[in-house]
Amino acid sequence: MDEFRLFPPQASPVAQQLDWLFFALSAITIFFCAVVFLPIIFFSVKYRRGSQVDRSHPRTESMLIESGWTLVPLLIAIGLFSWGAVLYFHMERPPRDALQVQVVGKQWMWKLQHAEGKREINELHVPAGRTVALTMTSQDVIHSFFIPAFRTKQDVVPGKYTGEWFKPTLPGEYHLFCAEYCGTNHSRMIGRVVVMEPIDYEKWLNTGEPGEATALAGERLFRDRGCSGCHGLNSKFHAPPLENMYGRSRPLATGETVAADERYLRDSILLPGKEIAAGYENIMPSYAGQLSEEEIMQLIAYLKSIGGSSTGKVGPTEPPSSSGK
Ligand code: HEC
Ligand SMILES: [Cu+2]
Repeated sequence: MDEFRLFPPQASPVAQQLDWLFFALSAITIFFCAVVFLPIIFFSVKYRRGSQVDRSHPRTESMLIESGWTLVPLLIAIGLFSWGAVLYFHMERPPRDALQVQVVGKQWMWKLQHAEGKREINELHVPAGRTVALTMTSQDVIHSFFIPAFRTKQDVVPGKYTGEWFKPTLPGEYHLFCAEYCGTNHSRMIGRVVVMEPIDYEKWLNTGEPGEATALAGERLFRDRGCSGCHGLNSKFHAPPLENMYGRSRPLATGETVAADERYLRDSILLPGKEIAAGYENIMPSYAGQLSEEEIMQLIAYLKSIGGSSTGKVGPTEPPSSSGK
């Protein structure tokens, strides 16, 4: 981790694939630079003032050359675009069986919590060979979660969730950076990612202070903050039951339907008047300013755990799923 190197280690499959694209792009760029600049140098020497050369400049026309230097670069550009697009879509869609980790950025540290409850600061321990999906938000300004060894970087934005995933293959320690200037101590907002053998990871999970699993913490909040008083079974209020809703489409009072993804759940808690569930009154109080980002994430983890399709998807790109469990 400390020796100087031009490229960070390739510690995930995506890192290798992205590097190939980068190398190809660089090679093509260097090739065309050479094709343009070498003749410039050659001709400026050959036709310099005073040199004895033929300057008659006869007219030549060639359809082949004209169409060639239009079509070949076009095809190369389309090829690079498709290559990049395929990779981009791959990176935007986390695999289903991912381990879930919640990340909250703040000036100037990363607070992380594993689904099993274990908390970390500026450190992320993960098992090799498993896909890890992060759901991230910030409690103050925009940060960016950057792990060069995995070639993944994603903005972490207050007020919304973004996601990032990777599949570490190589046990070791890697850099974690904040890659968005976020104030005076931005440069100190650094940490490390520790990729462990799966057995060591299991051991690590069970050492130290056992945390409360995020879904359990959410269940407790759901009771303590009065959610269950309205959404529970014996409530005297008319409020929608929240079992089996995650990942499905929900009808709204306006006649539209929305996907009940993390974005929707978050907004339902903080801005309940924004999207009113069809058939219900807008009586739910806003919890904005009363719950920390961690608590909101725990509530959402609980709502996910009580049913719906647990797709393991992260972030706002989550597609609606009507298939259920
Ligand atoms: C005063 C009663 C009341 C309390 C307390 C309350 N809610 Fe609600 N909630 C409602 C009502 C009524 C709706 C339906 C109208 C709407 O969408 O605003 C609703 C809607 C929702 C929805 C959207 C459901 C859907 O069907 O689309 C979610 C999610 C939700 N609440 C979560 C919570 C959470 C989490 C808490 C606690 C932090 C909470 N609620 C506290 C009454 C309440
Ligand atoms: Cu930052």
